[in-house]
Amino acid sequence: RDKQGFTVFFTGLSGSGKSTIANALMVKLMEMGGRPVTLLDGDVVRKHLSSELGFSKEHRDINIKRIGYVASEITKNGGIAICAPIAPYTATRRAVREMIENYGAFIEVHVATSVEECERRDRKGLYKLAREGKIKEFTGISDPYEIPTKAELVVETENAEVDNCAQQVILKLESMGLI
Ligand code: GGZ
Repeated sequence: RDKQGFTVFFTGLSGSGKSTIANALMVKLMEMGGRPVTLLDGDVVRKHLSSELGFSKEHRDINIKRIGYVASEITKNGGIAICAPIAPYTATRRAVREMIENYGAFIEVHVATSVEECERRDRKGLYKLAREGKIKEFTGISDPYEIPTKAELVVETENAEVDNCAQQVILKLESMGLI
């Protein structure tokens, strides 16, 4: 293969739009052909790889490191991994970056939808439950989200369509010579 593997790592609050943008990005990359594309979405990973884990800091860190390990294997083999967990902790995101950068590129994308906007949308009703105390340790309400300061890209979703957000990632990957 002439191009190295890479991982696009989305981070952001629940309901920020990570999964939707990640899916749109996956479709665009698949249409380009060439390398296999693997999506490691938060929901799906929690169901198949991390079903025993909760949302304590310790469990979130284990979850993110599992995602990072799978993404590093994909990257090592020249593929494209797209990850879309909340990943609220800076140190854990950095650990994953360091693991993956041994094998290929790591592109951190902060989906920077504010907690106010996520709560206003409340697509799954989880913010309401968190406010009522029915979900404990809910990111942005009763649990921390450490805002990334070194992301390769910050995507604002409040005035941009999903397709436009995914296109911003494509342009970034092109400018980095990855696609
Ligand atoms: C945050 C929670 C919680 C708590 C359940 N805090 O919008 P969703 O539903 O589909 O995405 C959220 C998902 C977060 O899982 P991650 O694996 O991405 O989190 S982490 O990276 O921190 O490990 C949300 C749901 O799980 N959910 N309880 N307390 N999100």
